[in-house]
Amino acid sequence: MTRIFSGVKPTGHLTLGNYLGAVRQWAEVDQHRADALFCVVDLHALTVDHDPGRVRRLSQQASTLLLASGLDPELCTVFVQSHVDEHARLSYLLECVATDGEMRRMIQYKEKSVRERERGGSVRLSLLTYPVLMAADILAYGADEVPVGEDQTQHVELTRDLAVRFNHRYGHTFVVPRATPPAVAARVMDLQDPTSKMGKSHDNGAGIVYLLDEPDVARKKILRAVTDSGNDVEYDPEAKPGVSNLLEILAACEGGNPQALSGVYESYGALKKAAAEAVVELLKPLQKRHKELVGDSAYVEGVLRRGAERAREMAKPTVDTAYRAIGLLPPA
Ligand code: AQP
Repeated sequence: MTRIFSGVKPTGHLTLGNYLGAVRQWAEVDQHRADALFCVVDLHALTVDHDPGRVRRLSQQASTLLLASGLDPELCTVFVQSHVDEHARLSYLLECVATDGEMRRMIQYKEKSVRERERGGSVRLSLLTYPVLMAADILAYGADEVPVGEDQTQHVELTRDLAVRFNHRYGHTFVVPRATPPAVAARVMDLQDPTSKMGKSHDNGAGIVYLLDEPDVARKKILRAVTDSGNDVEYDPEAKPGVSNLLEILAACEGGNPQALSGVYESYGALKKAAAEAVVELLKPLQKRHKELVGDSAYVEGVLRRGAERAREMAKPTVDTAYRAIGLLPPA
């Protein structure tokens, strides 16, 4: 059976980009067709300046939101990365096959290190090595597929390179995975700056729809989205990034495709209204379920505990094999 692994970082409140680009596909498609693991990758949240209490709260919230989004622990494994030691164990071995040049070529590293310096902070070594930890997340489980938004495809490419290199040098150990981004909304853009990605850790809250935004708040953000010059409502991401982003969001909510919506709306205003209502309707059931689960934290804790146990059982044999293959003496 196909094995799938994917995750979400507790670096901020989950966004519409996370949902349309990743989580919805996990819930609606992936968990039904494969042996799937979904993880709150909390170790990744430590790669930039962080507040420990906030990371814990966001990890709890992200776990609850994954379940509220429809992940069913009877169908898939939901867990928190730091509850399973195998991720960190394997990450070190992969650091021994990766090169610093490869790490420095990662687009996210370049962008985020600039952001950290602009904020007056220093750049943590873990920000540089984070793609290796992500590779360990994936390879530990022998995942065939990694459903992620487009922003993560370069990291999955690196994961493939590391797996192939390790297998070649030390004997076949890892499955070589591939990224499987969604057909629509693989890259939802910021509503106030449609040339950059809607990211949960970005500073501009006005351009980001959070999954837990009240309906009126979400509606207003979309109605105030930056649009482009001209009046025609056409899908053209190069010339009309703002309008195209709204078409993309609307199409993703309706399960259609954005090109087919070109010319359907008479004005930018009409498009914004339609997109705002579609998003509000999309989020309603998720928010209702989230409220219920917040009142049942014992259930969420139980899911995460069982998830971690299952994940550990799956990861340990592969990580142990990698330890032996690379030349480490097994404990007596
Ligand atoms: N805007 C997006 N459009 C489509 N997919 C997206 N994803 C994230 N943003 C978008 C996908 O959601 C999954 C989890 O993402 P993440 O937690 O790794 O990244 P993030 O929300 O982008 O968080 P940050 O902290 O704000 O990260 P940076 O600073 O890296 O942007 C992934 O599958 C991702 O592709």
